[in-house]
Amino acid sequence: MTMKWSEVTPEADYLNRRAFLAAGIAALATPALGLGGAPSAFSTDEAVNSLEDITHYNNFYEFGTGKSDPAQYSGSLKTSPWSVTIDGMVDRPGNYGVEDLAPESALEERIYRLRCVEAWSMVIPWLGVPLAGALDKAGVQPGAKFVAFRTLHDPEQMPGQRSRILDWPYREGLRLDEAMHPLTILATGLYGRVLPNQNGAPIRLVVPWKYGFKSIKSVVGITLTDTQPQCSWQMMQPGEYGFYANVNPQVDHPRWSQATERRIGKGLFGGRQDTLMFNGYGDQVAGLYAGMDLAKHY
Ligand SMILES: Nc1nc2c(c(=O)[nH]1)N[C@H]1C(S)=C(S)[C@@H](COP(=O)(O)O)O[C@H]1N2
Ligand SMILES: [Mo]
Repeated sequence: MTMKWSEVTPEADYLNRRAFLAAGIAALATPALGLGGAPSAFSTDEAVNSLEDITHYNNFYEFGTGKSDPAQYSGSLKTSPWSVTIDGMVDRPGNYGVEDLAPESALEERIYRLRCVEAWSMVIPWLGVPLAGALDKAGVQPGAKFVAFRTLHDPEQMPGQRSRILDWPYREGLRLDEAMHPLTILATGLYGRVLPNQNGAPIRLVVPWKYGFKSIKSVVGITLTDTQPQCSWQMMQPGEYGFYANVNPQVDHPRWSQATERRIGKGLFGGRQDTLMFNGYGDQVAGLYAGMDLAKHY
């Protein structure tokens, strides 16, 4: 009797996948992905969540507000051809193909914690490229201070956009130094495969030290600016969602504590675990915020 991927343990499934990649069968392979290859210094060695959890417990309001809606409805998103417009304060504005921004040969595996502001978390093995390299292709001009991102706006493909729950398109932004930080990636895959639609195909941002809502999915536009960009959640509820949105167990959301989190996949009796400052990435990123009052700049 053959087992489905959803029946094997996530670790076993993942290791099989790595062996598969090492054999060079899948195109989405880099030397670092092979068995025995050095894991990225940026990756956690915590147990990864199952592919089932990662692809069936999602926030992607363009396809509905329920956690299972994105898996159910995102099949209508046409992810190819797809290009990302990079404009604003860059030397080479234009439309960049996903293949240009994140060529398969350049993909790195990054196993990151993802902490949602709703106080649940996961560990996800992404495939992607540093955002810095992608921005370098467009040539960031010296006066640029921020990077604004936007998701596709097309209610035909994204039925959730027919409801006014957010001011579409979904928009997010980073300070330029945050965008250029080596932990910040554009992901085009996970678990060694092409990014599933519900996770933000074909290309999405991943900023692991910030609440999940900063990691904008299905990006079609990136604009370099000298003013702080408008962000969807911040525009809707500025008292609840700040521009920085760094994971911070000391600054509670008005409606829920951020001190602890529920790791998806641990089950009903798995208990809660302490949330770490900057989601555990403080050694790498705390310096970006030196001297800032993080209760004020939440
Ligand atoms: N365009 C878009 N991007 C989005 C969202 C969304 O609703 N629309 N949800 C965000 C939130 S709240 C979280 S927690 C993460 C979830 O990513 P995942 O479903 O891949 O785990 O995506 C973020 N990116
Ligand atoms: Mo979230």
